[in-house]
Amino acid sequence: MVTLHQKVFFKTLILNEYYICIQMQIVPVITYRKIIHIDMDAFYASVEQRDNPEYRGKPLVVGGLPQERGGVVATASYEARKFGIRSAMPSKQALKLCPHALFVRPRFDAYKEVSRKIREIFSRYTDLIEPLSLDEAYLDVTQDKLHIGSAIDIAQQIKQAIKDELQLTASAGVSINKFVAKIASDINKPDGLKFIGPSAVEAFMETLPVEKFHGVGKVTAEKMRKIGLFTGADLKNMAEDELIKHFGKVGRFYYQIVRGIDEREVQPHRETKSLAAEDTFAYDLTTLGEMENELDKIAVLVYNRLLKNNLKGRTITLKIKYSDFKQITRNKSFTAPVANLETISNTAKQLLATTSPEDKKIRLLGISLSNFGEPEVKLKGVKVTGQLKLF
Ligand code: DCP
Ligand code: MG
Repeated sequence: MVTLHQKVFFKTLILNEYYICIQMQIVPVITYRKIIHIDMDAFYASVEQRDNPEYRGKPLVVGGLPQERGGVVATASYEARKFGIRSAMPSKQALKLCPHALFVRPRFDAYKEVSRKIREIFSRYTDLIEPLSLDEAYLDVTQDKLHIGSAIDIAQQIKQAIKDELQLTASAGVSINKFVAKIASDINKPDGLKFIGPSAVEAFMETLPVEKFHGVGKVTAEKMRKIGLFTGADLKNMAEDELIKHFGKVGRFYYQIVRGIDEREVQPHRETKSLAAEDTFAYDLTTLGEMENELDKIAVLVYNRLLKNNLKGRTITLKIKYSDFKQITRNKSFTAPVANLETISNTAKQLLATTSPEDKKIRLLGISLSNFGEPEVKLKGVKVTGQLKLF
């Protein structure tokens, strides 16, 4: 949050060696928060290359194996990315792009251990840490524990500690709010550090392509381009009520963020309670075919988020917003945790079928997974806490 301190300035005049106060002004001085976003580079692949020297310098894919049905890439080493291999791509396709790539299955315990250690490093500087997934977190270092003061120095020290103690690299974004810090950490990857200071934030936001804005999916980006909105500068030229008219509530967020305003606090101890993806359509959907098509796409987004967070959920919720903005949700719970793309999209479609969808005009569809709590599994009378693994 931007805080205003009041500072008193005296305009003075030297007259016969006497200082005479001739005018007193009250000038607001703005102080900014210092936010760091840290994101590990090619996280799972880097841990594998660290622990297995024979993988170093090679195109390495971590995820499902190409010979497995439905195997997908969790991540790829930077060497493998040169061939076009990306997260969430089918492993079969990755093999076609780079036939000599090495494929390994993920070792979540190793990644969780690294994640625990990087959080310990962060906690030397601040307790305001908000992890977003195993490999990324926001830190608020406005008041740091070691009184270093400079957020850039803190980011550098954290990167160095990760290198020295864990033999891994991380990229950092430093700015005055979460939104800009997160975008900044991606700019000089890998092993990058990007600072976007208070006076540079607005200019930075103006040049940002609309698809980089939080919550802007392909359809919204397309809708924006159709009405001549390509960058932050174009969004900035629009009045707030105009943005709200076009994009609903999120229009207010766009209005603020292009002006460098994002007051979301860094929230320590925030647990992931649900993971969701949704889309507002360029035009209202009226046929079942279109709705099911969109649900398939949204299911892929939720599925990717589950993979990224190494989570499985037991409840699948479908959200529907109609053209009159009336909203309903329907959900289904499973006894066993789900992290399977087919189950997610099929369940969403079944839930949709219970709502007589063809009589209505739908402007938004969303799917979320929740109920992540590690289930207790009883084995022959012994209580075991289940590990939520994906592969
Ligand atoms: N992940 C996954 N499935 C996805 C995306 C990510 O399993 N669809 C996992 C593997 C990644 C980790 O989450 O290593 C972190 O995700 P990032 O998006 O931060 O990607 P990387 O750390 O791998 O690469 P980058 O250097 O781009 O951050
Ligand atoms: Mg990463």
